[in-house]
Amino acid sequence: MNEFLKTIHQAIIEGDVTGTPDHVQAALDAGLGAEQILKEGLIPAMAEVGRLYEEGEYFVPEMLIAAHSMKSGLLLIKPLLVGAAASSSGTVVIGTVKGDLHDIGKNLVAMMLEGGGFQIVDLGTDVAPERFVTAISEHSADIVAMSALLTTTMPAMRLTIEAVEAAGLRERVKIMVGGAPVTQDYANSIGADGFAPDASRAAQLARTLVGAASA
Ligand code: B1M
Repeated sequence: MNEFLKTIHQAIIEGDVTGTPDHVQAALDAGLGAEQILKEGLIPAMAEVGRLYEEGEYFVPEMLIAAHSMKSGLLLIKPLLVGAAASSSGTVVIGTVKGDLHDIGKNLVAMMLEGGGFQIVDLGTDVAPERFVTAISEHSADIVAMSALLTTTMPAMRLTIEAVEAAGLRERVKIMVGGAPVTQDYANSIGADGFAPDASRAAQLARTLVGAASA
């Protein structure tokens, strides 16, 4: 691994909230691209934090401080990832489902969608089905994007789709889902319109869904 990426990786694992942006800036100054920093530095570091947690070396506070470090690095590369979208592709209501507080992946997906020209209505984390429903109506959403990181919160995706159906809005919106434990099979089983395994593919999927919606 490149020295700059190694330093970023280490800073996140150590929860160096103030040092991480400095290391990210140094990598950018050295000519590394924002996407390379994200995919080869920041994301693998969070995977390592997850591994350390699973092995009982890290506990929730260490995961939390690592997440803060990751977010401090992301702030710096966000403008480079998002860029300047020329026209609007549609409106996406996005959130992490009820009971789930993980937002880094959801934020990345929101950034990539914004970069793809979508207007983003970010409902945050722990979003109840009825809040998704209200936001679809209020913002005339084209797409609802749900993220879940816990196996225990995945069922909230199905409950949200049921709530959208019960409100009579299902024909008006496309629904996409994602997050580490979510799979294409799971998306099919709950009646979602699409699944993406990562943020770049989420942006591609959203464009396809909107194209299909207006066809
Ligand atoms: Co949590 N946590 N956590 N955690 N945490 C995981 C998810 C876990 C896998 C760790 C582990 O055991 N190895 C485990 C879940 C096990 C399971 O259910 N299978 C776990 C657990 C158990 C918990 C708690 C229950 C711990 C506890 O309290 N005992 C607790 C739950 C709290 C709650 O939500 N109610 C908890 C808490 C936390 C923190 C708050 C401390 C913190 C989150 C801080 C924050 O997000 N602001 C945290 C963290 C940081 C993690 C890990 C270490 C990292 C998650 C992350 O940010 N990854 C995680 C371990 C891991 O993932 N290996 C873990 C980086 C991010 C870029 O990836 O979110 O997967 P990800 O997003 C990707 C794709 O999944 C995809 O695109 C993104 C970018 O490519 N994607 C989508 C995501 N959403 C999408 C939506 C789409 C499409 C693609 O379309 C709509």
